[in-house]
Amino acid sequence: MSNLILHHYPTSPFSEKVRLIFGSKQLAWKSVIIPMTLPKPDAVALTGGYRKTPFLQIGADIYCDTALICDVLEHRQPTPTLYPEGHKGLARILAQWADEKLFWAAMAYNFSPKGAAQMFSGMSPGGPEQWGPIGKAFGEDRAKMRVAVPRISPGDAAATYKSYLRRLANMLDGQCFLLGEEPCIADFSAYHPLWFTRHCTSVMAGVLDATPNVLAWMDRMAALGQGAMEKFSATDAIALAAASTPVALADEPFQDEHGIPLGSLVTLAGDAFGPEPTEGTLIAATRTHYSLRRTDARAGTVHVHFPRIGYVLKKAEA
Ligand SMILES: N[C@@H](CCC(=O)N[C@@H](CS)C(=O)NCC(=O)O)C(=O)O
Repeated sequence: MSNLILHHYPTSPFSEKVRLIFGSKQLAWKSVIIPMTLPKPDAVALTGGYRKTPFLQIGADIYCDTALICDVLEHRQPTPTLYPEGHKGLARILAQWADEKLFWAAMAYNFSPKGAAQMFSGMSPGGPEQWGPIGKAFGEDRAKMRVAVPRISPGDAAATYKSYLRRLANMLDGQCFLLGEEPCIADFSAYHPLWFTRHCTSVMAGVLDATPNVLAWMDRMAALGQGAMEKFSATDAIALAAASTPVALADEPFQDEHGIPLGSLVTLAGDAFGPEPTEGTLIAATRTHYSLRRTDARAGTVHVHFPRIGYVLKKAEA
């Protein structure tokens, strides 16, 4: 039985990125469905404040952000690799572009009035105020998360998204995946915003027709599948964390960039999207990630891990 637990919800693009990596690496996993908007008491019992989707749980270790989750899955199952030899830097930089620039242009396009109305179906096109209670609550929830994500108008989003799709089409000219004949991290990151267009706001999916080789690549990506999934409950996931001991930290050097010693009470929060902080004791700050220890009334003592890139480390206010 697998001990990989993904906390996610079906229409989350970043979750689709991880679900397909489970497929590519043929991993078994447990699925816990979390709410799309706050409040998320069960998720926060595990993360300590982080509320973005998805996060990965392995016993009493919680991994936030898909960039870190991908590293954990690569370590667990190195083949097929997400980071091909000779293209490691390029693959990660392309993935970062896709998770940020492509994602926000695509989502602004997807949530153009027609797409948003479909997503919150039965509701009329118009601004969030006309989507009805679910759409309105969703719009307000996401607005509070946008610390430094520029708003893109539907017109600008359409123009940008179309240009990005043409660039992806250029990359796929003569090869099956973005950097060669096998999918890598760049493919998984570029796929998920387009997957949302195609499956969650299908009334907007005509935009993909201008780039048929992108559509064919999307079919190849979807064919990777989602691995072997088994349903699990949030209550059981929290109980499992409480009954588990976090794994011993790898012996990696402490890289101090902030003048904050290990053992300090700190907060970590998203720098551009999702400012909800997680507070805990800093127990590791390696080249690539931070680890915090925190104790929760329901989940017990957990280690919560974050990537360095995209997260703001601060000393907690006394
Ligand atoms: N950089 C993060 C981005 C995750 C993200 O923005 N996820 C969206 C859903 S796909 C989200 O958290 N939305 C708010 C929520 O689910 O509460 C990652 O790679 O995991």
